[in-house]
Amino acid sequence: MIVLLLAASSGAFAAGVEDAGPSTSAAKTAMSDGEIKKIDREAAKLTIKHGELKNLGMPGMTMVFRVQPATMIDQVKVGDKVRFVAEKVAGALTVTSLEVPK
Ligand SMILES: [Cu+2]
Repeated sequence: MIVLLLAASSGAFAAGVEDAGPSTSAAKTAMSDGEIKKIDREAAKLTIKHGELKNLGMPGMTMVFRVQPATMIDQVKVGDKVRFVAEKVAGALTVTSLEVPK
């Protein structure tokens, strides 16, 4: 809960500064492929080996994401192949949607 409150307030703070490009909203909902490499429940972070993230202009790599809401972490385990949406929230790359295809 504390994490969410902090993220919300700093997000509001940054909103006036950041310039959202014209194409970001269209690409926002596109899900990307990834594989869970490491789970840090306490910090609400996931290490994901991900494919290309078109909405962030990022090539495939293995990296750490914040997860919001943090409860989504309970859906996954190490080794899971997932589909997810990553966005920049308050300056931190954050998984905002996460699903494990059955
Ligand atoms: Cu990356």
